Amino acid sequence: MRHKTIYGVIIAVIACGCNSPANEKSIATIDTTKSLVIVNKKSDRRIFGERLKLTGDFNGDGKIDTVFESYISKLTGKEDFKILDSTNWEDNVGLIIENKPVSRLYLDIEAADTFIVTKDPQQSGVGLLENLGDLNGDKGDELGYIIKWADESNLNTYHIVTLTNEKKWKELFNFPINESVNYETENLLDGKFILMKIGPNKIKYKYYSDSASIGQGEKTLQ
Ligand SMILES: [Ca+2]
Ligand SMILES: [Ca+2]
Repeated sequence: MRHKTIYGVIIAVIACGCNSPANEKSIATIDTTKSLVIVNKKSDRRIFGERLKLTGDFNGDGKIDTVFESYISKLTGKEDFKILDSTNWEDNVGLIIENKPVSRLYLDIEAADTFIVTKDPQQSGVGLLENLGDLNGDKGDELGYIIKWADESNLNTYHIVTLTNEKKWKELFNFPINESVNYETENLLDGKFILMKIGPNKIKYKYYSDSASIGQGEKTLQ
């Protein structure tokens, strides 16, 4: 009888030729969504996760600005892991809540306010960040965002914010969405957009209604 031998995948450990401690065991993992390289201890179930960033002219001065996501723990005040137990969903949610995360957005514009997106502890940062162009006619681009809640629900809220002359972020409007249903092609405007400008200070948008269906609304932004 023939025996088959299955060879496992050989993982090549590339040791740097310098003086790395021989007993230091670590695994380099690559977040497949982004090329973020994380070096964790073997038993570590945490994943640092990505931080979003977005460019646009948010203060309308003609120069491109960048907005950066920040996800810190209120306990330490430092950037922290977005996933604290990648092997157990419930434990992960519990650990996130205990970690007291705060999601923020900051800008590379001098003296601009850091925007506190949320201090609600059951969240894993900003789930979507997009430049909506100038919707209210003040020359600056508006920002759209969604929070990534650490829950099993697809219900969420789409927020539109603008940077005021005082360099503070101010919400212009928000509407309810369903993270999966709203982003199906047939439910988007022109098959692409959750909202679009239709006139001076005016948008139309697709929202998720109380009757669990997609509705279309119009809004004049103040
Ligand atoms: Ca600018
Ligand atoms: Ca604007």
